[in-house]
Amino acid sequence: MRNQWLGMVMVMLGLAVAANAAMIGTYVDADGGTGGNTVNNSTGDPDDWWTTENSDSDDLWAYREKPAYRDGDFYECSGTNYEDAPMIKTTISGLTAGTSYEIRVIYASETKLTTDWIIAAGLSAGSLTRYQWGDGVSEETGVEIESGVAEMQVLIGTVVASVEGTISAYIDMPDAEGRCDYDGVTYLEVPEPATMGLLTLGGLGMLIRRKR
Ligand SMILES: [Ca+2]
Ligand SMILES: [Ca+2]
Ligand SMILES: [Ca+2]
Ligand SMILES: [Ca+2]
Repeated sequence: MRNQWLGMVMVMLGLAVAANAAMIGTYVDADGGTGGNTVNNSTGDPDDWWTTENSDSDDLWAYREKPAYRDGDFYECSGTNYEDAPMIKTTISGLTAGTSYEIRVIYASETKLTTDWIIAAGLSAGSLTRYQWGDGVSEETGVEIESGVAEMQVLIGTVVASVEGTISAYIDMPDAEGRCDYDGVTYLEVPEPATMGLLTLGGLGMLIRRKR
């Protein structure tokens, strides 16, 4: 019994350490195009919001390839010319209907802050929040995209999966000078209250055991 508790504590410590410098949850790459999971939020079109042209004034997201990004690709828009690319929606599917998940957005941000690398994201199209490196809520995953550019994760909220087993995240570029590099999202199932209760009881049991 003692060894089982020890094992459990080791696992929990391991998770706590891992959470400090690693991606939290299961990654889902954002992809446009037919069969992808990301569409223009206004039109629902999988293709009308992006191009392979890397222009900072076409009001479109640029699809770019670079090995350091997840699945080797990402979508970028630039605020240098205040381009206004469409708000996009990435839908995670295959989740358990009625179960709560923490949703995080994965993006890139410069850590020297000589340029603003920012993203606006949220779980409802009507309320997006602006995020960037050093904002106090975004965390580095430990992956370096390039010198001075870190892969970032930020918790945008906790939400219950729909009856279809889906959750959508909304992404846009804030109206500011800078750029936005969007890679994808992660999901992490939130333990149900019953499970949390058992964990707490387990912890109490351990304390009592130690006092004896
Ligand atoms: Ca563009
Ligand atoms: Ca991809
Ligand atoms: Ca990607
Ligand atoms: Ca926009």
